[in-house]
Amino acid sequence: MIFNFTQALVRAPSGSVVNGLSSQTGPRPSFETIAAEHARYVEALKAAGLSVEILPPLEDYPDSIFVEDPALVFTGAAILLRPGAPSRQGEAKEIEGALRKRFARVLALEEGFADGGDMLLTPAGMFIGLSSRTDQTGARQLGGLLRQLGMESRVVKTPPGTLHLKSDCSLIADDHVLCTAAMAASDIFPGFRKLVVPDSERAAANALRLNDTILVGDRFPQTIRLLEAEGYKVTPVPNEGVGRIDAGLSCMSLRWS
Ligand code: CIR
Repeated sequence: MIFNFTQALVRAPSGSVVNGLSSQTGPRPSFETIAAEHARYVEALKAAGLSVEILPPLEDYPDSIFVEDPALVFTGAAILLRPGAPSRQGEAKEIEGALRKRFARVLALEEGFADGGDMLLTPAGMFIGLSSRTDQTGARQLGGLLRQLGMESRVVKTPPGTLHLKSDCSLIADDHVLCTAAMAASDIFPGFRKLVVPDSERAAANALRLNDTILVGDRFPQTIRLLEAEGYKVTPVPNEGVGRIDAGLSCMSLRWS
């Protein structure tokens, strides 16, 4: 159920994406690299069976390609969030119209901050990660909004040094989490089996299960082998450029059925 998706919403990168927020010390990605990766990502979503709608680029918001952060979507309902980075706070307003067109019910967070990258949906409910982007007030309010939609949630701590909860973990089956060693040690996921990515491939922990396949960065061969050895079908996609601005694969789409 959790992995059954038919629709996705993405936003085309703007020229300003090269100025996206980043904690990395290396060079910034070029626009061409990000645009090419985004196009491959859209192709992978389509190949996984999703119908993809592409929103226009927003020059004023360098990180607006990461549509997962300003909203959460479910079948028939969406929640507008309040992104925690000052430069991203206007992104919720920018995506609101597109959500109202597609979802009968749109709820909105009214206080505190919460980024979609900190929200991991599992059959045991939504894990809400406290981070430098998601605070206690936002987490508490979001818990209330999720309850209105009939969903349980649990507030957890994102390990220090991790941007978002999902930077370090992904749900790959109902009871199976792909995660970094730090996340595996944190005891956030009692009752879940854990597949730990090698330390040299930490960023591979942000993968994206869509229907019967898992999108994984193509620069992570060991993680791909681990997943295949567990019987998963893997779709490698290029994501080195977006990695330079702290992004992975879940962040570039909103998905629902
Ligand atoms: C940011 O720092 O907000 C962006 N440069 C990266 C956001 C990645 N979002 C995500 O993983 N959900």
